[in-house]
Amino acid sequence: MNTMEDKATAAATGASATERFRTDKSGATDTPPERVSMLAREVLDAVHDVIRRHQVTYPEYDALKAWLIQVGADGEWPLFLDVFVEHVVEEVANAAREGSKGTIEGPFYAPGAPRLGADATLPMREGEKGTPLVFHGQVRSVDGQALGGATVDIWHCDDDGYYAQFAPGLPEWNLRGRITADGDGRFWIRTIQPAPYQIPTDGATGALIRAANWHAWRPAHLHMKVSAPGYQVITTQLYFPGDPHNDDDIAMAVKPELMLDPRPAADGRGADVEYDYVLDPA
Ligand code: MBD
Ligand code: FE
Repeated sequence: MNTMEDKATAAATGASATERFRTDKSGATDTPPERVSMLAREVLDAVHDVIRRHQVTYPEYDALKAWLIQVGADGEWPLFLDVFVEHVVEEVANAAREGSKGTIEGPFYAPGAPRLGADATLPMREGEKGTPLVFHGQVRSVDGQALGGATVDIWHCDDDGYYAQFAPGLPEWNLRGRITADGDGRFWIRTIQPAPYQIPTDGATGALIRAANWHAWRPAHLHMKVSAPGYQVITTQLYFPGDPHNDDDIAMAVKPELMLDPRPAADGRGADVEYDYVLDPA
């Protein structure tokens, strides 16, 4: 990946995210024509309504067309949709769950990360920049049973806000790993604290953000998918208190239940944080 250019440009990041989506999620669907018709009709009706209410002009219509073309050219449909739309899809999908809160997956998950034991250090470069973080917890079922052997598939950006496989120059699995919990469902993950993330500003999504005078920030976050046989996988994120963007995440994916409570580490180096997961039966 990142064959296009040797820099973390929107086009290179977008091409990687688009390629990843095509590989992992075919997009094929058996949605019946009646439902396609209803959804397409109502989306178009909503667009027509906005045009009438705001008296949209031909120059504005052409600006929209040019922008939509550029989102595709930059490969930024995964980024744009995950930032501005996915949070509502997740809300609908997980409304009935009793266990841990989910939130959006975003465009930067890569399946097949290295498998690690219950007391794990994520793959990282020698002298990886950033505040050391020990993240530990337990995976249980909604009825309180410890889920021995559960999997915590975790990924996060580095101290500069870059995700391995979506920015050039990073080892393939940097700050990504699949941890197998011990017999009591417990895990320990040694890593560094991720930096706040600014979505690429040099592509079409960045152009919209600038044109609208919005900001491009997501608060610092850890991503994970937590699973165990017989239980629903939960895709979620965890956040750090005090981040200036916890209250105005551009992706609207922060929930109070997902806020960590880090403590200074016992050895005085970095932070120690505990978070337990609760899985719903499949
Ligand atoms: C991210 O890191 C992210 O988590 C989301 C949802 C969108 C863009 C970048
Ligand atoms: Fe992210």
